[in-house]
Amino acid sequence: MLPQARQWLRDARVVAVLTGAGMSAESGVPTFRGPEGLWKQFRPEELATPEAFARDPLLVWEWYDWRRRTIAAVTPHAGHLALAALEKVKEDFALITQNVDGLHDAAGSRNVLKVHGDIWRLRCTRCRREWTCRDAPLASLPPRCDCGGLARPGVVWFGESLPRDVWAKAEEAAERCEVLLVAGTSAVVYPAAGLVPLAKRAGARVIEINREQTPVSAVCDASLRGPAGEVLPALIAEV
Ligand code: BJW
Ligand code: ZN
Repeated sequence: MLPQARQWLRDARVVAVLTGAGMSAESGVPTFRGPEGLWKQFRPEELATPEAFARDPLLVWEWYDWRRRTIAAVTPHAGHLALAALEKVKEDFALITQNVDGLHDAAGSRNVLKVHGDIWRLRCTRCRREWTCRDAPLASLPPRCDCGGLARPGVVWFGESLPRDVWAKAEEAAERCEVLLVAGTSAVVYPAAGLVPLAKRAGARVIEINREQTPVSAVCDASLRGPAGEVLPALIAEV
């Protein structure tokens, strides 16, 4: 299956990639689902919804500050580097990520579409100003804007819309690509998971890279079972 997938990738002029938390797992960033996932320990509705933030902004910020400290201490792995290298040799390439950790940027990827936002961005709930802050830990919790308003993490919580421009580009990329790589996502969160059947309907070859089967495995042309940090470098070698 790997040689066939490699051939599809080699032949493709237009490539898109969709990544999820499993992409960062080998760097040391916990996933959300699965036996060691964050949702085993924490309840999403208490931490990753606008209602949770309205109820207890300090609790939500403590969780995000802890995650920011974890992410600040890690680096991209060989799979992230392979995707950055793939972008350099493809004429048309888009990397769509559900991850907020910035590891694709750190690996040198350029065209990164962050459909669930960015943990390093803050947004004022009063004046809507947005800014980057990489302090980890943050100087004070909860952080505030210059206007005095409460800041929130620049991420997309359940029940919130995805950033309109970024999402439009992600849909275009999925519809346009000849090959879609789907790496390290459980494919249960929508609308991101819907990009896989969208690409398939538009005629793309879909190659999944995951340790386990997912709800989209059935629509994939190839399912490569293994860790992204090993499978992606093997897939992308000599492309
Ligand atoms: C490896 C590996 C290794 C491990 N190598 N692989 C009912 C039906 C359908 C939809 C809905 C519904 N009810 C509500 C909805 C909508 C909802 C949704 O999809 N819910 C479902 C969970 C049921 N979606 C939304 O609310 C979205 N917005 C929206 O729809 O707007 C319209 C709307 C408006 C108003 C009302 C309703 C709708 C927004 C979704 C936002 C998701 N946010 C989060 C948090 C981001 C911020 C943060 O990081 O804190 O995004 S939740 C979390 O899940 C995070 C992730 O990006 C996302 C996806 O998870 P991901 O990346 O797939 O990770 P895991 O952990 O699930 O999977 C890891 C995978 O890796 C596994 O498969 C492993 O096997 C694999 N793996 N190690 C390769 N080394
Ligand atoms: Zn403000």
